[in-house]
Amino acid sequence: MAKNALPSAFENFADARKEGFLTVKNLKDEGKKVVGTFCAYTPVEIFLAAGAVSVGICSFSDETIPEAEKVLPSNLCPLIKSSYGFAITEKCPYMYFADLIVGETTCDGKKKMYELLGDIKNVHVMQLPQTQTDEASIEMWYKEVLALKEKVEKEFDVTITEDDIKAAITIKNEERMLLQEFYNLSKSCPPPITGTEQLKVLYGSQFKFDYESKNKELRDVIDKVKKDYEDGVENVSKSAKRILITGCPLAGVTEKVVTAIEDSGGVVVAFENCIGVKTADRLVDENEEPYKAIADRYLQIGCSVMTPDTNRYDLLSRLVEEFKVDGVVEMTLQACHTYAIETAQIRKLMQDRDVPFISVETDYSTADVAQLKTRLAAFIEMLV
Ligand code: BJ8
Repeated sequence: MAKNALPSAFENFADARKEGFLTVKNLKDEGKKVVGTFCAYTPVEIFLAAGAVSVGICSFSDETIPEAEKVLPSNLCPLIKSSYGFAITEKCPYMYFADLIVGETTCDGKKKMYELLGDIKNVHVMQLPQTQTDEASIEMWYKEVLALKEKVEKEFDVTITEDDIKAAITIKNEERMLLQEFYNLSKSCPPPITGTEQLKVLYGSQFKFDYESKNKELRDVIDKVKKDYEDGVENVSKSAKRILITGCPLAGVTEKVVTAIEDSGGVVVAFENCIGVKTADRLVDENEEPYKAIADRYLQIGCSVMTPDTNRYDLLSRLVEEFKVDGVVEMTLQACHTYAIETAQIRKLMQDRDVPFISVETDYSTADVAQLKTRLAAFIEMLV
C-alpha cells in the first residue's frame, strides 16, 4: 500500500491560525477593520461586504482558564472560560485586534459572558431566537441581521451597497461549495484522507482572510487529494471503521477525541460540528433579497440552543447514510447543558437507525486522554 505524502497545499492549512496573527496585524496596519465572531450563526457576509476582516475567536486551549475563573464560575463550559480568559489576558491576537466583537444569545453561559466582555471590548450581541420555524422568530432574526448591517456601517463609517452584499454572498457561497466538495471526498470507501487531515483544512480555512486566494487553495487541495486517490494512493486502511463526530465545537485540545479514534482503528469521515458540515451545508439563496436570504440561511443552522433542534437531527440522519458511517461519536464539553441534554435524543435517533452511538464528555485539559482512548477504543472494537 503506497502511503500518501500530504499535498503541499494541504499543509498550508495546518498552521493557518498562527500565521493569520501576522496577516491580521498587517491588515490592521493597512487600516482594515477586524471583527471577532463566536458562533456559526454570525452572518459574516455583512463584514465582508463592509470591507472588514472577520475571524472566529472561540478559544480551544486551557491556558487562560485559571485567569478566567477569577471572574467566572469554574463549573462553566471551557470554551466560554477560555475565550473570556484570552480576552482579559490579551493573549489572543485576534481578540486583541478586534475592533468589534459580535456574539449571539445562544446558550446562557455565552450570553452572560458577553456582558462581562462588553466591559473591556466593543461587543454587539444579536438576539438569536430559540426556534427556527415560527413567523415571529424568522421576522425577529431578519431585523437582527438588518440591525447588524446598520451597526457595522456606523462603526466602520461605510455604506454597504446592494452590490457589496451580493458579491459577499457569492464569494462566501463559493467557499462553502468548495468545503462541501472537500469533505464529501470522504464519502469514498476508504476515504482518501484521515479525519485529522480533514480537520486541518476545515479549521485552518477559517484563518485565511483573502477569499479569492483561499478558494484557490481549497481548489488545489481538492484536486490533489482526488488525483492521489485516482492514482491508487491509499492513505487510510479499508478496514478502518468509519466514524462521524457530532456535538460541541471541536478544535485545538479537543482534537484528542479525533486522535483517540484514529489511534484505535477508526477514521473520522465526517464532522457534523461547527467548523464542519453544519457551517457549510447550506448556501445563501442568491436569488432572494440579500438580507432576507442571509437571515433565512443562518437561522436554519442546527444547534442544541434551538428548541426543537430538528435541523440537527435531519442533518445527522442524512450524513450517517451519505458517509456510510459505522458509528457516531458525540463530544460534549463539560457543563454544556444544551448538548448534554440533547444527547438522549441523538442516542434515540441513532438507535432507530441501527447506528452505534457513544457520547463522551471532556474539557480543555489533557488529563482524560488515556480514559478517552480506552472508551473510544472499546467502542470501535465492538463495531462490526
Ligand atoms: S452554532 S455549537 S458555535 S452556539 S459555548 S453551546 S459548547 S455551553 S459553542 Fe456553539 Fe454557535 Fe451552536 Fe456552534 Fe455549549 Fe459551551 Fe455554550 Fe457552546
